[in-house]
Amino acid sequence: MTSTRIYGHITGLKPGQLRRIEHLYRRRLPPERVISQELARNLTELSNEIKRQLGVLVSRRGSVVSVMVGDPHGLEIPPLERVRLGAGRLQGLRCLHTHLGSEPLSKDDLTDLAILRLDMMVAVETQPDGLPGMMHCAHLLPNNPAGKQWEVLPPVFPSQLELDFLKLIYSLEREFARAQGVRELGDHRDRAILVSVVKSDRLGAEEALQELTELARASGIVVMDAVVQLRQQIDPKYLLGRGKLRELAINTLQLGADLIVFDQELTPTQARSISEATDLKVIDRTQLILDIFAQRASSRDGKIQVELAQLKYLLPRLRTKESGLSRLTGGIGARGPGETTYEIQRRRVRERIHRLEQQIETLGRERRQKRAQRERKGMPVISIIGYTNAGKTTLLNSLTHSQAFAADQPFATLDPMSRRLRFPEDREVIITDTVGFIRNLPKDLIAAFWATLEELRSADLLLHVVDISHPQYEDQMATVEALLKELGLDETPVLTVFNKQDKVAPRLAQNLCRLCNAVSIAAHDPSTLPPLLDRIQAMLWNQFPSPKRHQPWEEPAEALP
Ligand SMILES: Nc1nc2c(ncn2[C@@H]2O[C@H](COP(=O)(O)OP(=O)(O)OP(=O)(O)O)[C@@H](O)[C@H]2O)c(=O)[nH]1
Ligand SMILES: [Mg+2]
Repeated sequence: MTSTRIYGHITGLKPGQLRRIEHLYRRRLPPERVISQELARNLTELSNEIKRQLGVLVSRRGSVVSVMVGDPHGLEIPPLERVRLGAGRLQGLRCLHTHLGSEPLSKDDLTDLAILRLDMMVAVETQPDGLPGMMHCAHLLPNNPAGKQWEVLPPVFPSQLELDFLKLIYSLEREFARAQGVRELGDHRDRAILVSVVKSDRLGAEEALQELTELARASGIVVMDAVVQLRQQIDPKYLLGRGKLRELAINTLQLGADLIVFDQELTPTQARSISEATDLKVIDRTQLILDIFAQRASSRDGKIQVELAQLKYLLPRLRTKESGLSRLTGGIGARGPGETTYEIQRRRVRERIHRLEQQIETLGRERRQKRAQRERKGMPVISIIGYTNAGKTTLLNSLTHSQAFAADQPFATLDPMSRRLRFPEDREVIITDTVGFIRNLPKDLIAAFWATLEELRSADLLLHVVDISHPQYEDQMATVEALLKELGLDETPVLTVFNKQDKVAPRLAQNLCRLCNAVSIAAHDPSTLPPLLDRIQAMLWNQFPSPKRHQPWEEPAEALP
């Protein structure tokens, strides 16, 4: 360490004092000692003279790497060089500083210990004569049954401390690393703690976290923990309060997590501040959904739309220096766009966005032509819509003998397909699947999928598939209805289809159907579908089905070009 800069409140100090403070950089400690009597005395004497707190950061080798001056009540640790800490590793620095009176470690001391993952936080009391008084030490704790986050050692005089510092730190690190060790070899999945910060409505937040957990799983993240934070006032910088951020930092260390996922949309600045304060990857729900979309999109359309949405999300977040950027743009498993220098990146992103928008425009034109052809043939269009995971694709598969990918996870479908469905009397319709809806669908995503959703405009009938076995099915229905309105589709006739009837009491399904003028089905079971088909016919052709009905799904389905 060649720098001899003194950080903090140095105004008003005399040149002689500054020189003596600067000399602290020359101090060396035996690596196995937390502090030496000489250094303690040096610190308290100077501190007593200037009536401000005084501190040093010491490396494991025992050299002083930073010297900082505080005010009478506190001390600020300068920004640390951001070396990405390995799994289960502490910072490799301890903070030794003075307190002017006889006071134990403060809240801020413990916050710094946690957030900066310091090896140890030490405060030495300054006696009126300038000699060192009691010394207070604290270190972080690995995951333990009592849920303790740190250990504060009994106060002693610096000369009395019998502790092998290196032995303690290395055994702590081994235990932290063991938390990571649960990970199987070759498992590179991110391990995350999910966080929701709300002013009230704890229940709503818990339910939202359930959904966030599903989203996280769908994107290949291992969820280690999920926490709701109630806050009267949302901290503009960190969203959470400092104290909670501290707990979170320790939690991630104890659980071996490397990612925090927020249910709330983070501003670029918030994401950056939290990431810098905790040295963890930080993403929000939007980014998570984008990530799932990026993994799932397989058609050309889908890929272009997802990339566009990702880049639009990224652009305002590129204002930072590259160091912070890498953690944000790296996203999950670094699936984001590659990294070059920051300026070039911004320009390229803008160019790429422009090109993608042009491509989408062209593709949209092609789609409109196709739709016009279809309309000329006079084929009615039915679109299956609904909350994600409601069973839309399963229904399409059952109706048309198709094998489109359906699975118990959000956003299984990203590239919806269309099929022909034949009714009696040689009537044919086109039936299309859609991307699932979700609450708080981020604006960028609506825009990205506008092209697909635009298809819905030509629908003659919307089948709104609802999973009635879901505890929040009413909220989900409301979300879908609100989105339809937002998309200007509230004029199109809608038939509500209560799905997964096999998972609820028959009476419930029947009552709900009567109440909502709906049909109930079990999408995977074709024998439950005739009433639905009858209703579709009635709505499309304004007639009741002919008595001599044959089963439409016995006809071979045809894929559309
Ligand atoms: N028990 C039961 N499960 C069903 C029923 N219909 C669908 N499922 C299951 O629900 C899950 C979701 O089905 P999908 O058809 O993928 O749902 P989706 O609405 O297309 O979902 P996304 O495309 O992901 O938005 C799958 O595991 C299906 O097997 C049903 O009637 N009963
Ligand atoms: Mg689907």
